[in-house]
Amino acid sequence: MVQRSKITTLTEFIIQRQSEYPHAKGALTRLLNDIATAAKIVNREINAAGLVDILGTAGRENVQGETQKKLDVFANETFITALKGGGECCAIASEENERVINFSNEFSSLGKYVVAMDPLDGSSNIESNVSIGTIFSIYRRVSEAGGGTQEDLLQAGLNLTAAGYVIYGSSTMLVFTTGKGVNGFTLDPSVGIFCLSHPDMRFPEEGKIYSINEGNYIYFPQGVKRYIKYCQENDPETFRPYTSRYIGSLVADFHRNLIRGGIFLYPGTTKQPQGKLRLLYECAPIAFIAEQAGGKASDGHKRIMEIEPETLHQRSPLFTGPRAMVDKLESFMKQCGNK
Ligand code: AHM
Ligand code: MG
Repeated sequence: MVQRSKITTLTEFIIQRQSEYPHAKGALTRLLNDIATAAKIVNREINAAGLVDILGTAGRENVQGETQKKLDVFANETFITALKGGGECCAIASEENERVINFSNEFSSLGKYVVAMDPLDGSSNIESNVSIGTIFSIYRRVSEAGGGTQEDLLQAGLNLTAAGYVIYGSSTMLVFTTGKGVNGFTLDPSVGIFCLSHPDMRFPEEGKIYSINEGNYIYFPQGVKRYIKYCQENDPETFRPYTSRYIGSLVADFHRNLIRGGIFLYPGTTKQPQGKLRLLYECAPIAFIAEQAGGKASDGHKRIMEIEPETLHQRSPLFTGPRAMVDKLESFMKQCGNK
């Protein structure tokens, strides 16, 4: 329970940080608050799943050909409504919508930012009550005026203004970066306020966890297969064999690895050479957070943050975690070439 004298609320934190940006007029602060408000509404609905009619499929597919869950649709609509009403965001790219949603109303078309988001990541886990998340990327628009465009959203991670995720887990947390470290806020459900609980989050130097869907082993590139074997070898000096942990929710797997020290791997496969995860609203925001937490994020050869997106729903392999672990993975990838 929150004790008022000891806490920093999310709003207090971002207002304090705003003073570090002398030209800031509070737009990013308001945008982050809009995201936090939507997250609280989504959180309320997730917590009631099983009691209200929100579990199950919505009876349609998204642009990736994946079955949409009712909660996917609810979360998507909640974030869109909050961002459209907030006036700071002129366009959104969402996993659930094929095209950019641009806000051409008088109010939001003046917004300086665009948001790419996965409103409910890991949604195949909803029915089994496993942690799920929301992931978001915030870019400054490059277009001059009017509702935002696709060009505003097709920016490399290096241009990110802010990125974050919400984890709906045993508690609900909002973790984000604006390029000055990573901070985590836990929702106090009794008062509905996110409070700073994890200041300046950093990966441990040494990780002992590897997270990968090993069921796909036969489809993995040789470098990844070799790295998995390396993780399983006995070498007490380097804490091997590592522990294997895989939830199947990127946000939850990444969050655990950030706190406990571990590498997350979603490689390209012979079936899906670019892997499964989407660059704009899964890989790039997680990469920004990873780097700001002292870690690294790579597609196996190249820094995720440097990849220039060509399409909204483009996929990329993702390897992220403590720097030394990702370096090791990359060395195996290099040795094995593209096999
Ligand atoms: P989603 O956006 O449709 O939920 O898919 C993304 C999720 C990630 O959270 C997770 O890392 C990955 O899919 C798990 O995929 P797999 O079941 O192939 O291991
Ligand atoms: Mg998703």
